[in-house]
Amino acid sequence: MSFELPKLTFSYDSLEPYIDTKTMKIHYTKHHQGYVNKLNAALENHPTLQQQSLDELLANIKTLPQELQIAITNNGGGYANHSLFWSIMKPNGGGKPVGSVAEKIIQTFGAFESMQERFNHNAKTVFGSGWSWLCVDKQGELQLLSTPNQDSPIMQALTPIMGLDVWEHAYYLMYQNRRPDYINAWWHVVDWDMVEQRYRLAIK
Ligand code: MN3
Repeated sequence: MSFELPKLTFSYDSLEPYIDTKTMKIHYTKHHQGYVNKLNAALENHPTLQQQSLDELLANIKTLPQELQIAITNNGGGYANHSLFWSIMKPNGGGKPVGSVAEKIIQTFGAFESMQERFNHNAKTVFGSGWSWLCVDKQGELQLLSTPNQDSPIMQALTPIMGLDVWEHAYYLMYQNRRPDYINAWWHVVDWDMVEQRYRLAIK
């Protein structure tokens, strides 16, 4: 069994003008594909680990052979993070959260805008490369956090339901050093129906 790039549900140009075509294409076909290739290479000589799901590998990262921990953290994390990222974006997205996750956001943070402000703050203050996340913990509560590099929240026993890639490769062609502009633009392509689906799965 080997990992494959997940199919995109939208075309490279369909997130314009918020995420440009060239960035989308390079991000998916080069960066994400790179994580896929390196993840498969890392697991090549470990047939028993190939039987496990990626979530299991990440959740139990500390129990893996020492020489695999960094490779799985970086490339397994990179694979999982980007797979989530594409899944929670769509053309003509944005607006406000819907359904039970909308209620939970208000209950937890007081208002959608308060959650959004804290999520944005986390995204802006990642030093270097990383991600801003909305996650569900083991108690079913929402947690906001950032992670460095390609570290997955799954390694901290959290289930990510929404994440924003703030590596420069995600925005530099269009936004250069203006990460805050990219962050603000990104909310226009969030697929709230999918965030709701992920939330429901996470609290099951
Ligand atoms: Mn990326």
